[in-house]
Amino acid sequence: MFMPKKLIHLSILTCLLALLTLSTGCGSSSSSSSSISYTSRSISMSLSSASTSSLSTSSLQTQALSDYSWVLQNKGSLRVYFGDFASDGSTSGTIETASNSGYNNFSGAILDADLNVVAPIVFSTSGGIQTTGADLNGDISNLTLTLNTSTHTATATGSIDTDLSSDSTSYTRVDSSSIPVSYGNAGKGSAARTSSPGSSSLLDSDHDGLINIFDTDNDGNGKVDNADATAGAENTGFSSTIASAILFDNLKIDYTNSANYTVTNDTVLTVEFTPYDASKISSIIIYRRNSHYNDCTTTINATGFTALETYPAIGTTWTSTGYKLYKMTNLSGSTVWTVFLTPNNNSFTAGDKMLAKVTLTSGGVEYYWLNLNFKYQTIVADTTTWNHGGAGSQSNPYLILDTGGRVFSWTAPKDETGADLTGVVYSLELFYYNSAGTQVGSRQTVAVGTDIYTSSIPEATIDLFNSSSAKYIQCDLTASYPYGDNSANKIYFKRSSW
Ligand SMILES: [Ca+2]
Ligand SMILES: [Ca+2]
Ligand SMILES: [Ca+2]
Ligand SMILES: [Ca+2]
Repeated sequence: MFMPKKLIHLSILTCLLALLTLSTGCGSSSSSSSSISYTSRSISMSLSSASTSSLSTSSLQTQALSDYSWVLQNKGSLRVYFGDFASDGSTSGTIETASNSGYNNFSGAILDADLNVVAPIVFSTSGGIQTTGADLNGDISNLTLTLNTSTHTATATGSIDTDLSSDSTSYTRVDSSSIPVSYGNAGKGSAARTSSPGSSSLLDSDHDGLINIFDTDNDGNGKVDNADATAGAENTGFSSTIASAILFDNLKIDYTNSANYTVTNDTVLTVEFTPYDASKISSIIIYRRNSHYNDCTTTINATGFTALETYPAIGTTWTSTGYKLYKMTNLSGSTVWTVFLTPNNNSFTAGDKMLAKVTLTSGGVEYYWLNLNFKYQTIVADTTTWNHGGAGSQSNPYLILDTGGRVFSWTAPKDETGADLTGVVYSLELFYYNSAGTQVGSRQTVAVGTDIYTSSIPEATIDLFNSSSAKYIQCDLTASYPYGDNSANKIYFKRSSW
């Protein structure tokens, strides 16, 4: 399922960070030309298992050493380097340092063939503290990473004392079995939470053992990263090419189907890349992915998106497209590369990753990691009292009184663990229709707020398009994060006299 082994795939960037400043600053900013001078460092490492027997009796039993890959991220540049291990556990590659503060500091992880993090790389252990950062001061020729599949740590030994010095500001919290607290919960489980996160400048901000690009909740406060406005830029911070890259999940259901929808068939997974300059992008594909995404088929592109290249028919297997993303303009007129997917399974889950390959028109190639932070296991559930008739469907809307506003109430959508999603922004989106079922007037939005479960639509809003012969209203109970990843429950209602 993996691409050819022994190849080393590095996130080779064609531009220096100085250009990032220019491209985001939109102008010629004096820019003091703080171009950063990188030094290439060759690294050669070998992976070994602490215990062959534990490998063969654990859930990792199907893993050969060649199924694992390594990831190292530079704390200063945020550049990400990765490679595969050969069947004998060896690997080599080149990573980069610079003299700027933090630019010789790395944290990393070992991933399995499904791109799941099996262990952070631990550079030293002292007094129960597992240090997960290190300063690189030269080439590394003989680093051994010993993977302990009981404690889910990969401990580095070898030239650690000469060319690599551990950095105690980066460490992972561990549980009573010495397992990093993020293991098995994608970094957002109760064990991974913290009320005292570390510095946001750390690659593993909340010391749970997962670097931010793989952590679903960077600050450990229990709210997924999607609730943070910068989430789309989290994996692109090093890039002068891509402003935002995000993988998210939508589940929008008609109220009348709210008892019989399935996550498997009704979820829409969305991948969206927003470049700084679309003319620099040749193509974007998902180069590797968790096998839960292998069942995906393409589904219709979202409302308001216009394809700029041929978009596949609904139901096309994504694999047959080469896991391609498509150039489109989005609602706000930006050019993006995106794809809308039906998962065709309910096994996909938080932490499932994709690795995207961006090919530039210059011929250069860049890689970006994407992490699914949560999935909607349920939609927003309506708990409004409807006692004047109707069924909530388009053909038989709920009836309401002929005067007055209307109070709605609901409960939160649940995530893949069955927990209520929090940090969610709710709104009521209203669409008005005439008796022929044609939309009249303009969409109205009643803003509700974050984690608030009731709201009312004012009388005047309900009656806003009476003069346009509005005969019923579609009300979407919408729960969303900043990126359009939302759950909606579409309910139809009308005044009794309409
Ligand atoms: Ca976390
Ligand atoms: Ca973390
Ligand atoms: Ca994250
Ligand atoms: Ca959070």
